[in-house]
Amino acid sequence: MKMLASFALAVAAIGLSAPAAAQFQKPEDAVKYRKAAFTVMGAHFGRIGAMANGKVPFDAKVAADNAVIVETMSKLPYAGFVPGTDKGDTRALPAIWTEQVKFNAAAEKMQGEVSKLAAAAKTGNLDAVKTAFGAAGQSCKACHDDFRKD
Ligand code: ASC
Repeated sequence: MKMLASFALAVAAIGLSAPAAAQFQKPEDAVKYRKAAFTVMGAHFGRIGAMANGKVPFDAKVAADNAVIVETMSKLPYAGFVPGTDKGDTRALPAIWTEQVKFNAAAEKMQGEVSKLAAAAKTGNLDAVKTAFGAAGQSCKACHDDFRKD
């Protein structure tokens, strides 16, 4: 029984770690995946930005719907930063893998800020959206400055 239980635990552990580890057949697939996730995230972040910057009229529902997408997307790219994928069609800097603690902290900072943006958007208050959008944008930029070419 004890052995069966530990076998079941081991299977469960493998199952949990499988999505990130076995998601990509080739390194290029991981690069494509993370770039696609950032592209979608940026598109929806930009729609909120247009409202925050007064380029399009503020629509609370549109802002909230986009912020939910940004929040969801923010969780996805990092599975694509597989070791050895600093080559090819990517602007990822090697520092991502040599300064992993710092990179992960930057990722978590951004995820926290976009969660705050989603919460702000739910209130329907444009000033709250502007503030949260600015902070989220800073967290994007901070990571680009340290971990992305140009
Ligand atoms: C965007 C977008 C980013 C960030 C960044 C903020 O709209 O696509 O990557 O904001 O430019 O500095």
